This record gives sequence, structure tokens and C-alpha cells, in this order.
Amino acid sequence: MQPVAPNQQRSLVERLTKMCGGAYSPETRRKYFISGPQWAAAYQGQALFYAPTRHPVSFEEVIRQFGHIGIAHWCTHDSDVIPTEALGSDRQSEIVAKIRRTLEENGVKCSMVTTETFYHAVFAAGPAPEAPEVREYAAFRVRNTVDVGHELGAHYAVYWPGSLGYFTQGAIDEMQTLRWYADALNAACDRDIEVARKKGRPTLKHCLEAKPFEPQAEILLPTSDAMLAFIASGALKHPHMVGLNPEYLHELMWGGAPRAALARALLAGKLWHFDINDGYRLKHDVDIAVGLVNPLDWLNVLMLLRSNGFNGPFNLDFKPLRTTSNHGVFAVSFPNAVDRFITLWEIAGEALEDPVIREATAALKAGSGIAPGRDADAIAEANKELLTLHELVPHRLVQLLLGTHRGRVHFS
Ligand code: 3MF
Ligand code: MG
Ligand code: MG
Repeated sequence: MQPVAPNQQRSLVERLTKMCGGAYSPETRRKYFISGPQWAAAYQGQALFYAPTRHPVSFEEVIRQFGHIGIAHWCTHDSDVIPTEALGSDRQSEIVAKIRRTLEENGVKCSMVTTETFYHAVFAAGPAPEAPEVREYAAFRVRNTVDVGHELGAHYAVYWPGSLGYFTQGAIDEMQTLRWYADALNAACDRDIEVARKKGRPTLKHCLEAKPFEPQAEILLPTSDAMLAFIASGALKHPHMVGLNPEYLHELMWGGAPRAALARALLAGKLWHFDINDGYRLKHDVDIAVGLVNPLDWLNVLMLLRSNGFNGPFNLDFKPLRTTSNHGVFAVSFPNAVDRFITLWEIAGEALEDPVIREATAALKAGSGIAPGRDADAIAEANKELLTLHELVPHRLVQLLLGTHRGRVHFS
């Protein structure tokens, strides 16, 4: 193949994108409760060992592009757009007004706001450290985020505690730290009750997001299960206002099964918001876009969610690859992530209706009809042939995923 000159590379990407087949229309995409984070779109490709590969992108550009693609919802950290030093000031009000106008002009809604309590040096010892002035500042930040959320019309607030943990143990009192962290959430909920009453709006849904490692070596609330225990611990003043924002990869990172973690959240009535992405078990937080690593697992996850009535928000908390250009972020990365999600969602719906899967799962539940009492060997014998369906069902799911059920036959 001939070398591809820099001025021809975009058109090559565009031509190959077309060759990938169709895309969903922006109208179709808007029907799903999918949100795009400001920080994901503006991510410049940097990391501990990596310099940025992309130039900065303004929030106006992100929102305009989301509107154009058909991503109907936008979400943000308090400090993604508002400089840290302007938080809570008049300048914040001006910026928030500008965000509102931009959202309106582009037909995009703000679904969620979140507080950055991990990046700035003030949180070097975590969001709930010993120093009372830092804790007071953290409380200000979460309260202020609640204000911004109500201003922007959001219904969700997310909290990822980030550096709530340590590199070396000994100096940190875990019990105290957890209670202090609860104090910050209590401050946010109290403020929410007050503002919601004043504005005649419902209170926000406050959603906790766990991650097992990064940025600290040891994390105090490493999993969604730990978060559930924390919500029920008695440390929160308004536990009914607090639920979960699990992240697919965060559950996979510790070696868990995301589908099982989500099932436990559903069982507790706390699955309120969901960060969707992909990656690998027991590796760091690579934040690959949904469905690029584990499409079969994703199909299973979406079957669970569909059959339990969870319809979103699905938040695209991924990082466009460092090798993707600024143009590629909105031309390739976001639209394709949305379309893979919708495709997997629709296949999940198809799988739930599939005659093979329906009959197989119904048969498994029906059992043998024989009642051999307490004779364990006889009970096992009675179900033996039926249980082979445990291998037929996943085979059928792979067929549905690959499209072989639509007529592609075996290769000859
Ligand atoms: C970190 C994350 C975060 C959270 C965000 C929301 C930067 O691994 O997933 O994204 O989702 O802070 O609170
Ligand atoms: Mg992540
Ligand atoms: Mg996340």
C-alpha cells in the first residue's frame, strides 16, 4: 500500500468508517439514556508515563459535538469547566449560565454532576483527611456541586472518593476516615434537601462509585459491595438518598464479575447510575470504550439490566485511545461507542425473546417433574440431561452476538 499523506488520513478514516456499515441516526441515539462526560471528551491522552497527544477542547465544542452525534446528556466534574479558584464565586454563576445556554442551543441536557475530590493538591491526603479545614473545604465542594447540579437541571450526583485510602498504613485511622467521608456526603444531602425545597425540584440521586485500586495502593471503599455496606452502616444521615454508580471496569479490575456486582446492587435497590466502558481483569483502569474487549460479557450484563428494568443513565466513562486524533474523538470514538452500546442493548432484547433461550431457561426452571425425595443420587440423575442446557444457552448467546442465527452458516 502507498503511504498515506497527512492530508489524506482523515478521508481514509472516513471512508473505512463508511465501509463498517451504517450508523444509528442521532434521533435514534437520543432515545437511549446515554450520557457523555465532559472529562472523557476533553481527555488529552495523558497519564503517568504519557504526555498528552491531543489539544484541549472547550465545553462548547464537547456539547456541540454531543448534540450533533445524538448523545442527549452531558455530565461534568465541578472543576472540569469552572476553574477551581472560581468555584462558589460570581464567576461560577456566569460560567454556569453559559453552560446552560450552550446545552439549550444544542438540545443536550445535563444529567449528572460530580465533585473532583482527587486531583487538586488540597486532596493529597484524600477527601476526608485529618485536617478539619480540608474537610470543611471538601464539604464546601460537594455542597457547591449540588447547587450547580440544580442550576443545570441535573438529577444525579456522583461521588468517586478517589484517594480515600493510603499508600502505607499506620498513619491513617480507617474508622475515623470513613466517618469523616460520611460527613461530607451528609453535607451534600443536607444541602440538596434545602435547595430542592427552595427550587421545587426533586432531590438528586447521590451515587457512590467504587474503584479497587488507583490512585491509592489501598482503598477504603474498593468495591460496589463495600459501598453498599457503607450506605447501610449507619454513618449516613440520609441513606435513602444515596445509591450506587458502579463502573463496569472497576468491578472487573478486582477480579469480580460485573454482572454479579450489578445484580447485588439491583437486589439492594441501589443501582441508580452506571459508568459504561471496558477493559481487563486485574489490570489498571484503562477505560476502554464499551464492548471493545468483552462484548459477550456486555451482552450478559445488558440482559440482566433489561430484564430488571434498568434503562439508564448509561454514562460513557471511557477514554478515547491515546492514538485517536482530536478529529477521531468525535468522528470515530464517541459515535462508535454509542452505536456498539445500542447494538448490544438491542441484541440483549433479542436474546431475552429468543425461542431457544426462552425454552431452555423455562425447562431448567421446570426441572424433571420427578420427586425422588431426599435421594441425592436420584435427584441428580433426574436432572442430568436438562443441565446440558447450561452449555447450549451460552452457545446461543454467542450465535446471537455474531449474527450466525441470521443465516451465516458454518464455513465449508
Ligand atoms: C475514575 C472514574 C471517574 C469517575 C468520576 C465521577 C474520572 O476512575 O471513573 O472518572 O467516574 O470522577 O465521579
Ligand atoms: Mg475507570
Ligand atoms: Mg467512572
